[in-house]
Amino acid sequence: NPNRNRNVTVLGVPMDLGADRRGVDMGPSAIRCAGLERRLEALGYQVADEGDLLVRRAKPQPAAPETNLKYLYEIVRVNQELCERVSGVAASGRFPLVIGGDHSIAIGTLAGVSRHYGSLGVIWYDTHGDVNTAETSPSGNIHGMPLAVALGCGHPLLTSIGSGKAAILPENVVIVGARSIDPGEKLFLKERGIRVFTMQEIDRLGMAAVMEQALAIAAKDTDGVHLSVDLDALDPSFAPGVGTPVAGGISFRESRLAMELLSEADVVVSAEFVEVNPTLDVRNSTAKVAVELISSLFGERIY
Ligand code: 6HN
Ligand code: MN
Ligand code: MN
Ligand code: MN
Repeated sequence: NPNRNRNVTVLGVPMDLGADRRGVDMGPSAIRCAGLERRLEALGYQVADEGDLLVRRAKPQPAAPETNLKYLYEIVRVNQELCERVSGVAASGRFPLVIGGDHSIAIGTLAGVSRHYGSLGVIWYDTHGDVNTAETSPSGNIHGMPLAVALGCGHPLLTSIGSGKAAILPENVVIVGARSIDPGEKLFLKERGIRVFTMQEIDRLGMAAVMEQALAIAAKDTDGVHLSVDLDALDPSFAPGVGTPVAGGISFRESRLAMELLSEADVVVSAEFVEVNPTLDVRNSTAKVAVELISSLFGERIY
């Protein structure tokens, strides 16, 4: 069986405060409408959809004093709650599947999951590095920062969520699909030796070889792998409903293959699918892509 854990708990996080474009808060609803629960049940999973966390609709706030971080306090509050919820799911032996919402919610997911693993690998499937800090961010948007926070770098209110120590180590992290990395992020990633598989490498090596190498890093000497899928990793022709689209992305076929290879490797212990923005989408196609990829990750096969 492709995924040993047959019990999945879905948590929706209608968060859009971490991104510049409003509307990504409707992502969880769109992913549910695309048939998430039905598809997982058809694969034999016992699915508990615990609904959405509450995200307060803050009116436009100035950045927190002395930082440029937009909506810092509400994002901290939601991620603290998400951390506890995800931790509870993992403690009960179920698979936490978090649907977003913008990528800032990975802060809470990783803080919660990492409590239950001495060492957790991460595959970050994204156009972006998401390793900005207040000092390097061009936007002040916290969805550009979650991977840095999980590595222990960022505003203390963010890095103290969960245990207060870094959720993950740089040697166990890989980024797949990169094609937009800010100058400060390049430094951050190089200083820590984090392996970044760019689009060029996906083109040159092929997705199968890239995933094999990515798995070798994320699963080496770890107790499990967390998969973080930002739908903007896909080319905008396949996933138009995202707030920060960048041309030249991963195809739907390559993405499906990547998920199938992850399923075969049987090392993924938690996952999140984020950045689906229905207000920018075309007939819910990006949410549908998310559900196809989730199905592949959970072992659906064509034949
Ligand atoms: N995402 N690097 C840009 C920033 O504002 O920090 C874009 C971040 C996008 C984040 O898509 O999850
Ligand atoms: Mn049901
Ligand atoms: Mn992204
Ligand atoms: Mn992202």
